[in-house]
Amino acid sequence: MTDATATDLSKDAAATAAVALVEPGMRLGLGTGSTAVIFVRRLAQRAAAEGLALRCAATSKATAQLAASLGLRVEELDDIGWLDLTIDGADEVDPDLNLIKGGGAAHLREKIVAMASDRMVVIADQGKVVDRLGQFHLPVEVIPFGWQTTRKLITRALDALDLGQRPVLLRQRDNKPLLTDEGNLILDLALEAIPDPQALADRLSRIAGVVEHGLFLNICHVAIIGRPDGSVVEL
Ligand code: ABF
Repeated sequence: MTDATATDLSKDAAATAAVALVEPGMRLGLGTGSTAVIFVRRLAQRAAAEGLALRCAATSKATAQLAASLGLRVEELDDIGWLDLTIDGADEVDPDLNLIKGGGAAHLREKIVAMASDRMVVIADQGKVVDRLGQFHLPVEVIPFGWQTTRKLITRALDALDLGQRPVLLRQRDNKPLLTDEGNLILDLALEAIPDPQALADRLSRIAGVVEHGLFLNICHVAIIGRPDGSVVEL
């Protein structure tokens, strides 16, 4: 089995296990990314087979389109008001269930939806589980106005935390700055390790041009980690 196949089977195992958490009538948050896509597909299959009445809020335009195309009822978060459960992927998960998210450029809406939920469950393959956050570049969504100044302020914040001179990279797609669903830019912080995620989160949140960073601290309740043989472990 190739590594890619093992990863796909692991994502499928995690997504399938998460579908079993869904109960009739639930108000659900739907995540973004390849694992969340599998979840949405499997959820739609189950909802159709069992006639489940669900109300869904999506964390991205892409997920909203997919879910609606599969027959799920997608509504604005504010119209639903509060969610019972959000299921989403992650880029890194540490032993305290702190996360890095935003590799898919959707972490702003993902965080808003997760924080409006009674429970937030992460679905991921084993490759996302780390001892310490930071190998994955930390995404920070910033407003376009003055973004280079915001980048300087982020660099200063990293210096103040003794994180050293680390690249802060403007995310590109098709040789152009990537724009998020909210029309903002993403700066990716190549940190290698984040010894104190809370201190970094606090510093970043104090910078005016920062809309939201991809550190999800004390937000995730359970992580379902899939394995290639179809089994899962819960963290
Ligand atoms: C979203 O999708 C993100 O926050 C995270 O960046 C990414 C994980 O993607 P995948 O499931 O494709 O690995 O949940």
